[in-house]
Amino acid sequence: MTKQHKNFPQPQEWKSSEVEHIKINSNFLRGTIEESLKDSITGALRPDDAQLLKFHGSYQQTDRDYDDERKQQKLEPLYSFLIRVRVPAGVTTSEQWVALDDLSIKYGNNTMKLTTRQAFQLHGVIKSNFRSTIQGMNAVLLDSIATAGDVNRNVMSTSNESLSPVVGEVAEFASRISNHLLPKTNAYHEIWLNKELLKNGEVEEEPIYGKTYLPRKFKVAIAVPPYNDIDVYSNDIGLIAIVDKGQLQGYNVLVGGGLGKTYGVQETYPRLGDLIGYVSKNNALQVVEEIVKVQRDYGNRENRKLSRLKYTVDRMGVEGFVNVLEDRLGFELEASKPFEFTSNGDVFGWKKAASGRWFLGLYIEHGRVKNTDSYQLKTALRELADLHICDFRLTGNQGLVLGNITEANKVVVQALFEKYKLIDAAKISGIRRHAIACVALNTCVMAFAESERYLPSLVVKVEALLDKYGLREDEILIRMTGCPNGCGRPFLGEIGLVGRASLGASFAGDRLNTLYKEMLSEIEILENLDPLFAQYSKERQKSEKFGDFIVRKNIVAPQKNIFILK
Ligand code: SRM
Ligand code: SF4
Repeated sequence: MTKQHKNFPQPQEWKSSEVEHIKINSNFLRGTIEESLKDSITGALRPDDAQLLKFHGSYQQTDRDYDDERKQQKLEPLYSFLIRVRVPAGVTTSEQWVALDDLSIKYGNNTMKLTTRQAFQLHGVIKSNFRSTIQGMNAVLLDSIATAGDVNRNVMSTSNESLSPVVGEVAEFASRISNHLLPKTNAYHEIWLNKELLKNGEVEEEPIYGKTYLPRKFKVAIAVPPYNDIDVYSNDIGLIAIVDKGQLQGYNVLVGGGLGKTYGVQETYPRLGDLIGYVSKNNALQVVEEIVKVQRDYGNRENRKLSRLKYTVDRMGVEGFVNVLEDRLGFELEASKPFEFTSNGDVFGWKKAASGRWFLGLYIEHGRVKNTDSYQLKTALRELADLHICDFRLTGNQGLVLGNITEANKVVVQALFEKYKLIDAAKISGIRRHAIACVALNTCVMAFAESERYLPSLVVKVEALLDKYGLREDEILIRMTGCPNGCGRPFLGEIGLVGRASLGASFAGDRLNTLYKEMLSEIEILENLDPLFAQYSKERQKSEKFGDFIVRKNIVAPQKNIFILK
């Protein structure tokens, strides 16, 4: 069929949103960040620079616990910056861990946050320490380029090599995608690393993005079945590794996943990626790049609430999107290959990889690496990093895997684990093991409720209910966020809490949950869960997961599973 006869959408003309103007006038993401940094009158950057700063991997924030008090005292808010470190596939060395730990002590709030996208966040860095922090990261070959902003973000992939012999190769590909899609501007190096300015006459170009970059943030993740531990369906591009006889062959390709929605704006919604076909591993990078470019050319540049790839795909129609993509590629995607996911949480405990090295999946409550009076987690991990006997791999669920450990060093790691009485995931409840909470208060500017600081105490109460019905060991996905942006992927929780309670997502992460009840207090959450757990314990089928049970019993109407084009 020729182009004329196919459903072949054309790009639209958009009226540019304010952010589009900021990008185009920024001289490839420089803006006046340099001047903003020099201004010692305020702890903040100029508004346009704060917007551009995201492309450099940082968000301007205030300590929201003190906002009201400061306002009453007629003081400006306590400004500081979150710096997000790029870690494709979540893999870092001991040396890098040591450096970040030092930076968090010297310039941050003495915590490190392991995010739901396998990145590190340092919170609480003030303006005058910004450059030193980035330079400290650079000294150990880490950067924060493009961990935020309208570009491709940290690329995720399963990081626990004991799960499959292809994890290493897939992680390398994640790193290749991340590097390939980095903005090419020299701005980051000039501003933060005091690198040479471009000489007069030297022309800067963004061959993939162009001057206005993408219409909105963009996310890529790769899963290695049967583990969907990076929630592949919630990404703009999801790749599912297809393995035959232990060899990586290529990837099934998903497009148009994304979870954010805005309450009150009907046109916004969470969406799972559509399966559009299969590509061999040799052609996969080209497919990724072309999907990015279709979004660059077709995405909504007028209304940022509707500019993610998921809305572009729905506007063009999946078939129309794929027609444009294949036309640009010059070849067609093959029919997708069979695969099966069985879980989307982390795998904990010791496991040996095909290489003979050991990997230890550790439980880190909501990804916050910190010390408390009774639990010296940060000190323990620092002591381990100082030994340089393992690498540190962040998971997509705010967890950590200690990796590449020799037989001899396994004993050393285990001894340290015991010395600091680190939590053994096997000894905590199934629901706690997989609970995810986004950061929310006190740093997130978007939060209208607690999440990370509250979920642990709620889980204690939910555990008491589960105990009543003998369900303590059952792995149930509970996820909470402080707003509907979806950073803790709550719409993929078997129990999702975002002010409202939603139920019935699948344990494998391929079905969204459905709104169950709105505006529940803690007591109401528990009162609602109690009879559901009772019923589940009595009436579930063999190995039936909680989310599937809720749907089978028509407690909520099921969301449709993913759409398969070919
Ligand atoms: Fe997120 C914005 C934290 C993963 C959807 N997210 C934010 C900001 C930066 C708030 C802001 O714009 O000022 C939050 C900073 C809070 C803080 O103080 O740290 C924030 N998001 C996070 C992290 C740290 C949550 C965590 O507890 O781990 C995660 C960092 C990931 C990373 O390393 O890059 C994080 N955010 C996600 C995810 C999950 C994922 O990617 O797997 C989502 C849902 C998937 C998606 O993108 O659709 C997500 N964050 C959003 C959105 C909604 C986007 C949308 O399409 O509507 C926003 C708001 C926005 O972009 O306007 C947002
Ligand atoms: Fe902030 Fe909302 Fe994301 Fe939570 S879900 S970190 S409250 S933007």
